Amino acid sequence: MKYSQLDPFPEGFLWSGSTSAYQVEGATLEDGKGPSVVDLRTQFPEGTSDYKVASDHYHRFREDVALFGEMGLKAYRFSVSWSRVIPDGDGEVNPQGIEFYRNLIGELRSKGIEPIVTLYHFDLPAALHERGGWSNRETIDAFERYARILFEEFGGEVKYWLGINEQNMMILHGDAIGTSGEDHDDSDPHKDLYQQNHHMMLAQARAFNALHEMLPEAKIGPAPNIAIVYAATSKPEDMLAADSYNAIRNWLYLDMAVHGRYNSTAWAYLRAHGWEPKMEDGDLELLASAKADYVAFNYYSSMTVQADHRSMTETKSSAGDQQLGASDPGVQEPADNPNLEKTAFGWEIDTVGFRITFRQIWERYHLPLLVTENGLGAPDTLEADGSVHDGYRIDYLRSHIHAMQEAITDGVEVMGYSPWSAIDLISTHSGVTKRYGFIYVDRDEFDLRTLDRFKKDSFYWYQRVIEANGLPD
Ligand code: BGP
Repeated sequence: MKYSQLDPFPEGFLWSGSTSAYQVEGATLEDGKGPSVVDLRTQFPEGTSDYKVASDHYHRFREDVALFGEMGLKAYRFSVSWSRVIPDGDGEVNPQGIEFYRNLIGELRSKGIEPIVTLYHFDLPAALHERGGWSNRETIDAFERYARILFEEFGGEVKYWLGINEQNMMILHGDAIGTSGEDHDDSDPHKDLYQQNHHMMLAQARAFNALHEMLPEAKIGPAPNIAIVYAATSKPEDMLAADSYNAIRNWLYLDMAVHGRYNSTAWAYLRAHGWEPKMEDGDLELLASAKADYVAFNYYSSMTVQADHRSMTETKSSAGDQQLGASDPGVQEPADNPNLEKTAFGWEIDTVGFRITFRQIWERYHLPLLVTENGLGAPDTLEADGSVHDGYRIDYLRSHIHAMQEAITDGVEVMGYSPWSAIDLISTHSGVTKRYGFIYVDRDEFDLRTLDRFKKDSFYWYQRVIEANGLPD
């Protein structure tokens, strides 16, 4: 469907930008913060740095928020570091952690920027990880307590909340992202992973219910990574593979967060492997009782698969990263999509897939949609005069915003767009070389240089988009 005219973006559309605590803050063990599972990492892909200083946002947040204000952001999506607020995950609250986020939220509000707060973005407190992490049901209680503390402390100032960032990627690609810990047992990790998945779903359900009980005016939703899955050919078995992988990668997570039930195809896949989680009395009732107010999702690319003809009992090979898929015996294997270009880091670029993803999510759930991540990772160059010419990022964002407007014209209710990332930060596994921000941070992998901030060309361009409430002519 190619329209001659597109509907405008709604009034009050949340033009935003995203970050996550461990990737931007630094100060990993400062002012009482406890370590998280990310700080336990000792191995990083060659040539990439750790997260100790990151973008030093912890010390420079006032300067950063001033730049967000200058860019015109209507909202800013960030995550709270659980172990900054509760250093060991379920014990004493760290007043300096609370103070940091109170100051950050106050600073945002003073610039008219709506905070959108993610409860948990990959950085489980190390102390909980050492006690079994998400395999241990006690982590569910710890998460609910942590969420209630945030609602209590910040509920007056924060209306929009997100539960767990990319739970699906922690289950499918935890090794690449660095959330599974380096000490896990590799013999058959999947059974345990799907047990963890079940516990995370229960934890998120408890947080949804707690928010609705404590702050009836506030809103919360899940934030998985959704990549619509195409079949490599029109062969029915390839179509079936795409349908199965859509269920395993995407719908399992959203069906649970919205409808409070396991997706049937994904459940059949778990049963066939003997990976179905152990449940306790009341689990299914709790899951069914929790309601999402909107669906937030991160979108970088579509995915293409073909049928895998082995038996499902053969051992699964290890996965690639978030957007590179994995071959799954008896289900699917990833295929290149020859119709798509790739970023410098090998991720396919698919704006039409973005529109299809909107339509599919909307038709399945009929809840307002909030894009919590979308963007282009690239190695930018800081020129001698302080400029950064990132026209490739502008092209990526422009074409995705256009596709989003087409989806709005298709009838999809979209409430906001929060590209990754508001400012340069450290990627999950490609260091700072893979930059996403509108604002350049002067550092490289191992040389921290000045850490000064510079506005990229995309900064000025996004400023005009926000001013125009849509793509400028
Ligand atoms: C998502 C994560 C983010 C982010 C982004 C880009 O999976 O939610 O934390 O980093 O992808 O990925 P990467 O950093 O691997 O390029």
